[in-house]
Amino acid sequence: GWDLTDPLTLAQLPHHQPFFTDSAILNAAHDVVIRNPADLNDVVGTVKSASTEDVQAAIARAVAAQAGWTNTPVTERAYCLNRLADLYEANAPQLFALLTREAGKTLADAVAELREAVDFCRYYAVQAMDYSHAPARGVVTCISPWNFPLAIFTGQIVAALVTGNTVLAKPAEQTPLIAQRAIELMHQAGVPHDAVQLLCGDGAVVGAAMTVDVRINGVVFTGSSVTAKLIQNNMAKHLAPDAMFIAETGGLNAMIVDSSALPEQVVRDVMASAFQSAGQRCSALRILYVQEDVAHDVIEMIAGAMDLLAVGNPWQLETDVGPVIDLDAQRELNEYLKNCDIIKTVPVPNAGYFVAPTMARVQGIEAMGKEMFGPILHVATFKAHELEQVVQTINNKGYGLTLGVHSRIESRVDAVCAQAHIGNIYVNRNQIGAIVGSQPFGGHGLSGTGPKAGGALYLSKFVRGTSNAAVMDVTK
Ligand code: TXE
Repeated sequence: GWDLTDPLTLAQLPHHQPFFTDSAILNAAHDVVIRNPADLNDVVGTVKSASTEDVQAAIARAVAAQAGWTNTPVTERAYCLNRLADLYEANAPQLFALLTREAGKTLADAVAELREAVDFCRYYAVQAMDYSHAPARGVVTCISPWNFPLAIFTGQIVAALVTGNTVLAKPAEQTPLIAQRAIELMHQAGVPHDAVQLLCGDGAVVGAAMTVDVRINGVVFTGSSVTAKLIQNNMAKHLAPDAMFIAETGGLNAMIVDSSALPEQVVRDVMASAFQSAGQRCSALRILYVQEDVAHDVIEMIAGAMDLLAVGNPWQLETDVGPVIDLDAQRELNEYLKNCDIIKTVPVPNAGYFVAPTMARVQGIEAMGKEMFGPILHVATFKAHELEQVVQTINNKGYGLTLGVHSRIESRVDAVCAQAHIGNIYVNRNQIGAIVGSQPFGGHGLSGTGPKAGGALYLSKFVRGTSNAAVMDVTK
């Protein structure tokens, strides 16, 4: 493990810019410049966008590589995943630096993310043995977001690879460099160059081109619900009817706290769930429903805890909250905050894309619009007899990703869990996403198709002969 309080580990971390000086990363011919969202003077690197012709050529190479990779014994493909996990660990300091500088991750978040990427590799390597005789789908497109640019990126790709598919990967516009490094390590781990290819660039151009070609046999997507729907429509028009589609999208996640809950525990879990990663997790807590009789105390305690939040350079060990991903995100969140009924906010640095962690009063989830992807916690209150109504309102909103429940009354917890139509429910603990193997992650309705990543059924979608019924329910 990487103990960041250990001076030896710290000494290994590469210190400040220029981190990349080689021409592959800082290349004047490249059209996209990536800057550190916490420090805009820090140029992390440059990348070249693919053209639609590049996509066509890559698809042809992936098709040509298909037979060779599928016929590679599953044990060898699984070895590649294990070697990749080893390489991620061996390159940890560099990957931490990239996660911090390109995606604005705090060091603690970077460590957790690398851990998750490694876990995906090792878990799917074992799971793959159950599919050793199942035919691969063919060429699979993997489209990933910027908020977990290593873990989600890796999880999608290695699931497709280990089941014998060849892969075209499209990282988010904001985080191509970490993707580039991950792909290099995949090749170093033994995956043939044409079996996994990276195509950087604009989602609407490069990403779209990767979902409208009949030679593509499946698409795995994590990102916004709107894009998921777009891709699903594109696929229906252009791909074979049996093409596979897995989508993992947003949420509008609630936590319910009743008057029997332990306030200290509630506050600790609210802080982690709402503000960790600057709230840029699909699992993040957006609206806290707290029972009226304890609301005053709980809100006071959260406000007190917010005073202790260290917002700033994510590379500093003491930082709790780093920047949001880019200028668009910062503007959208700050614009949104103008119309919020603010209870508490904390100061942030002027330079860099920081958004103030904020607690705001709201009537209920029905009064909220789309998911706001940042460090904003909404608070609503409810009376004891309204609990069932609260859960119903959350269900009606149509997202079904995560829900927190804090209560010491077991029958009440059971009732909420039974009523809630939610993919992942967290009882008396923080709702911060997935644990590969033990806590598979995924939602219902507007939140995605399933099956859950990091769970026993995930790989089954990547081979032929399994049900392909999942369709995003975006009618709500
Ligand atoms: O997502 P997009 P964005 C949510 C969150 C956030 C919002 C927008 O609410 O504020 O989505 O984020 C590629 N065909 N989440 O704009 O646009 C794109 O290049 C094919 C939730 O980053 O969905 C990127 O690689 N691909 C979330 C990927 O899709 C296309 C994580 C995601 O981009 C495409 C991130 C197209 N037409 C954002 N258009 C979570 N679940 O954690 C874009 N892309």
